[in-house]
Amino acid sequence: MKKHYVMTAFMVLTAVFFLVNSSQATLWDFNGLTVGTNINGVNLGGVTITAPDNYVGVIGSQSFNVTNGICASSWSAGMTLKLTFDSLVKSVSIYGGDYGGDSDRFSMTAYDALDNQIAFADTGSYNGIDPNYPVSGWYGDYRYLAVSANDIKSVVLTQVTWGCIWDNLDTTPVPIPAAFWLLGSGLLGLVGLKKKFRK
Ligand SMILES: [Ca+2]
Ligand SMILES: [Ca+2]
Repeated sequence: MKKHYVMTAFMVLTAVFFLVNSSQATLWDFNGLTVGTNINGVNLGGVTITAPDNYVGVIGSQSFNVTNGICASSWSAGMTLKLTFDSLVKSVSIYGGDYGGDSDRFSMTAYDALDNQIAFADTGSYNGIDPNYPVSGWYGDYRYLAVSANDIKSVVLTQVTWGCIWDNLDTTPVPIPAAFWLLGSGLLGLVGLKKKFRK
């Protein structure tokens, strides 16, 4: 019987660890990527970015921002990038921007695993840095975009007007419900008991 208790305690501790761990946000700043490379379809440790024309560029410090960001193949209006997450997330945020001195607009649409649209964010027309989310060293025009829903599998980023730089992708994973882990540990406990009775 003692073994069973030890096992259950271990499972509960594991569950707590995963719960705490899984609720932490994950940030992709793209700074470790090589400028000028095509990262279309590359899994960047939990997220895979694709474009309709199969080109997702890494853009570097020679542009308006001081750290690497990602960019579609063209600065033209209407270009999109799709970000697909390995695991469901409950929130996604990112900065969209370009050179300063004109009016810009960016949007982000979130989809569930069945490709149903579940959230949408739009900067509206803007120029200059985001007054609510100042980024050190980033000048030009940019805005912070965020969506939240229970089960986001992917988001599509759209450069509504001319412009294309995206940076600092941030997500919060969907926490694994405590009940699921408790049920799992209970089941393992039962397996342990069954083994005990078999002896
Ligand atoms: Ca960056
Ligand atoms: Ca601009």
